Amino acid sequence: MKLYMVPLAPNPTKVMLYIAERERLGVSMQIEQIVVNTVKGRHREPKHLARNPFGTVPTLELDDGSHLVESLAIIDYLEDKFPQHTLYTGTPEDRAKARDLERIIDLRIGGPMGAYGHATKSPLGRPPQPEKAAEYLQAMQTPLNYLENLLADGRGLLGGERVNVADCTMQSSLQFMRFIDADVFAERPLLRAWDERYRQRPAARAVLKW
Ligand SMILES: N[C@@H](CCC(=O)N[C@@H](CS)C(=O)NCC(=O)O)C(=O)O
Repeated sequence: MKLYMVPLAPNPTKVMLYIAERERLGVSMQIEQIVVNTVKGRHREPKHLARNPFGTVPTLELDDGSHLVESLAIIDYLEDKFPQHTLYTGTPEDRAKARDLERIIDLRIGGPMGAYGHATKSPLGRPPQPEKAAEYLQAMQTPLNYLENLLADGRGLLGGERVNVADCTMQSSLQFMRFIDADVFAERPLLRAWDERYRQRPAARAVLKW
């Protein structure tokens, strides 16, 4: 399999962190990672559009030559394809809560963070939009408080003591915030401490560039 990706972008980083976490649990997926340089516009060129007509990364090429183009579908596929040491474990309720948390982070934090990054200091050269940026910053406050409250029970990671896809999703958006020099934690010491803890993990050290 081949994963078409680019290091800084949140959605590819989420999948790269996920793969790195599984590999450190002893799962060998043998996925070749190939950079599509989005800054140079390579994701809009015919070669990549033939893989993914939406021109986005990540894109996973399966062994039969077909493609998956949604980061969470790629992760779900890899959970099914390599059923040893999966990140989703436990009862149906445990698994549902883990998925719920990942969706909260991706939709309510990752979305506004990505938009905030592009509205302030876009690596893709999009023009600054200060008013929109303020709206995106405001939109992420309630979900950030939600995470701060979750961490108040002393858990080591966002979903508990085991690494969760939610950790990968959150950290992939935070890397983008670090790249644009934005500190979004404000008075949230537990989230800040989780961030420092997560970044010490071997998977994070292998994948994160910022
Ligand atoms: N829903 C998709 C979103 C993919 C996406 O928008 N990726 C961004 C990078 S984080 C991208 O390729 N942006 C380039 C563009 O839209 O021009 C997923 O979860 O994979």
